[in-house]
Amino acid sequence: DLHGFLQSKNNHLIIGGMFPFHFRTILTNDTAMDEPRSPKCEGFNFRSLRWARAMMFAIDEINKDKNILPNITLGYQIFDTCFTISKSVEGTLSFLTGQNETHPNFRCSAGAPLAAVVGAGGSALSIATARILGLYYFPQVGYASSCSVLSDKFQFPSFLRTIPSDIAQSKGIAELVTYFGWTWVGTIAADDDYGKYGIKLFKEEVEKNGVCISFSETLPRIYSKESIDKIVESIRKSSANIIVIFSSDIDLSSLMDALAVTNITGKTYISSEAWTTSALIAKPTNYKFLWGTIGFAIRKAVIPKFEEYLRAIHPENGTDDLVYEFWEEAFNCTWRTNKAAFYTNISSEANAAGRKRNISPIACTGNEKLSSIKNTYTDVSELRITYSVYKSVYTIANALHDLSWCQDKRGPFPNGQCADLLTFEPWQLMYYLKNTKFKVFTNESLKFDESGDVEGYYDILNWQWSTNDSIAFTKIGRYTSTGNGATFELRIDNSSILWNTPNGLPPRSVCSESCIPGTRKGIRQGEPVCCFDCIACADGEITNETECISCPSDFWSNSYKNECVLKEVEFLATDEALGITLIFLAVFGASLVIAFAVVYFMYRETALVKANDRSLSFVIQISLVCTLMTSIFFVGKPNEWSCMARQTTLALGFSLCLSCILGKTIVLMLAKRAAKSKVADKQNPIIMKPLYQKIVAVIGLTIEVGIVTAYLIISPPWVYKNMESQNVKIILECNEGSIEFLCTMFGFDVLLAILCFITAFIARKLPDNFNEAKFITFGMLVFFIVWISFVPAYLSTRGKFKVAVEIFAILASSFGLLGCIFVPKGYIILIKPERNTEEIVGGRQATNDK
Ligand code: TCR
Repeated sequence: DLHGFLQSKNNHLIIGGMFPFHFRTILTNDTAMDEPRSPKCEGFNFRSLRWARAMMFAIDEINKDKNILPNITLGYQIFDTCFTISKSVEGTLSFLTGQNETHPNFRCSAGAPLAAVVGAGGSALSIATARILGLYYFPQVGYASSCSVLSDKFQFPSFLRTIPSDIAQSKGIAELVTYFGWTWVGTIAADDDYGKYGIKLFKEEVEKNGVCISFSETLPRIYSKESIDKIVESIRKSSANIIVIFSSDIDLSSLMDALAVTNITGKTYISSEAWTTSALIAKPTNYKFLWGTIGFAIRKAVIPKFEEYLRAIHPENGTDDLVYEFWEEAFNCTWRTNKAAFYTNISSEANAAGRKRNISPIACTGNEKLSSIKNTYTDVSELRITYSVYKSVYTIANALHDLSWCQDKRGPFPNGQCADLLTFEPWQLMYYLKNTKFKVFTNESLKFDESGDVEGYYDILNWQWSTNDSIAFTKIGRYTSTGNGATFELRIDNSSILWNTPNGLPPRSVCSESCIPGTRKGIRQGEPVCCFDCIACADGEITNETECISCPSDFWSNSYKNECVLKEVEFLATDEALGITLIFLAVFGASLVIAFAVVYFMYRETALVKANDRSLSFVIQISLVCTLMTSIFFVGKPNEWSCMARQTTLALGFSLCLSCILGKTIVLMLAKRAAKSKVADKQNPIIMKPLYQKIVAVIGLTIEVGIVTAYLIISPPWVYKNMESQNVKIILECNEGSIEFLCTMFGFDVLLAILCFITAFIARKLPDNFNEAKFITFGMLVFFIVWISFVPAYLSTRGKFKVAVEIFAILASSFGLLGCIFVPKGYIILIKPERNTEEIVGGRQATNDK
């Protein structure tokens, strides 16, 4: 009661075949109350009828060919697998048992011995049948079973195939994905060995290259709306634009039908070999979202005379049930004869199973013309699996031929035995199959490796939607073995690809765009590594793709954070406005002091100049020039010498100046005391001795020189690259060496200044016409104010401005002293000379110089 079964008559040897003439078996709600019956099938598969016809055609050719197996006629016996394991196993058992017995009896099947089996289509089916056939070492040649596990000869010792193993295809798809830089892909696998192993291998390969899988779905084995909807949702929700589908066209068609009614576009599908050129998928309703698909396909051939052979099919030429069914399906008519009685049965069973099958009211006449319709069966544009079937038959025929040519005593079996063409054991043919080597008419040479596999070769096709509303499968590249079997090469002609994207450019499929320089990848918790955030690097760091690394100490990152650049060196330069201004002010001040000195010199004999030690006045002027000029040491790039000179010359200048002033004020103070105690001026010995004033000045200077010398010897200042206070810049500054010394040095100046102030303050009310002490008090006040305000200003500035603040203080204090001590005297000397007389200035002071 096996239906869908083609058989030839009167042959010497039979080759078995298994093809999925139907898509599925009809589910019946079996109760365990009846004898189990083989299920019926539904959904006619035109494509596999073409495959089966290719097998018959090849056998025909071989029978006619005098060069291969002369005097032997081969026959065939073909079962329908209905694309299910149970039917395939059933067919296998029929092969082995000669239909009705439980022990192997393949010698008698179909009247002639069975040589080998071609089939059984999909991998899942072949795996099931190969396990049984393997028990007897019965040769099986697969034409479409590409799953990688079938290479395992421990499990499937008698299995060979003319389709390359999926290992190559999965690798190829992985390479294709990497080639276009897609790192975010979705995968869909059929729920069988083909889909699951194919996707598994693909994932393994692709993950090596850092590609991440966005979603991974499995197509349901038996149609279920919920599962399909779930997959559609996954596709819609995912941001992956590339979807790799490993499935046979039959399993995939329901998903594609569901996708066709959604508005999901912009996805590019990568198809595995099984659906790349399938008319079941490439149909007009699917074009709008499926065009642009890139697929792998096995080798293609144009088989001469095959089309005529296909077209010669007619129910009247043979009595096969299948041909009747084919006719009904192709022409949408019904045979009214009882020849097709089985078919009506199926229909009623289909109805029982709750499915609608329209039985056409039009009667088939037999005069329908195949040429008038467009049918997958007669479409010979993409003969790929068909060609594989053809090669399978030739493989068996060639092995049989080799077997028949065995010379006695030189045979491969023990004692040089040969096998007999009509009575050989299956394992004997297996030996010849494994070792056969031949060329097909296309010039392709065929041989099998230890695993029974052929060399991998794939065309890469692009679905191009052409103007006349059809899809063209355009070859855009290939994936071929480079010779030693393990390595492959991907070649793609980018320019010939039509992409299903708005701009026609290759689609992008990444979870997160790669981070721009200056940012680094930040992991998102719980998401694949391809999805990340870009986090900006901190200042002073740059990126090398994944991590931020900090620049070396003299370097700093540029604003884009992609390069380390030398830090800018900062100091108060002589060529910038601030530096120039300060130098100018210093020079101006110094010239002013010198101008006063000149005036003093010119009027050196006048009372005012002579009053209170003329020479000390000159020394004060010199020291003021010195202090003013020290500011020049502060400007410009600090070096060892300028660092040492800076503070020390300043301190020395001030100490000289202040000790001279002190010399003066002490005298004034004593004079005041004297005036108070009413002692006659002339009787005061101290006032009379100008030498003492000079001694005070010299002592002051000597002490300061001592401190400075010790400072310079013990811990002199040095140039320091300050990198801490500012990141972007190196501040070139002078490190003062020992702070203690610095403080002592200036502390001494302060001490002198305080003494000056006190003495001058005491003497300020000296009844004089020209009260020098009053002016000195003022001058010292200015000096204090300047230097007291200097401290907070200095501490709160950074970098080169720190230096500027100090210069400013130097200038201000010097100008202050200049203004308070020399300007009033100069005013009288130059503008009010009438007051510059001994009487007015005061004879007492004037006598000091004597
Ligand atoms: N290998 C698949 C089945 C299959 C197929 C096909 C089915 C292949 N190519 C073309 C229909 C049409 C490749 C398997 O299961 O191994």
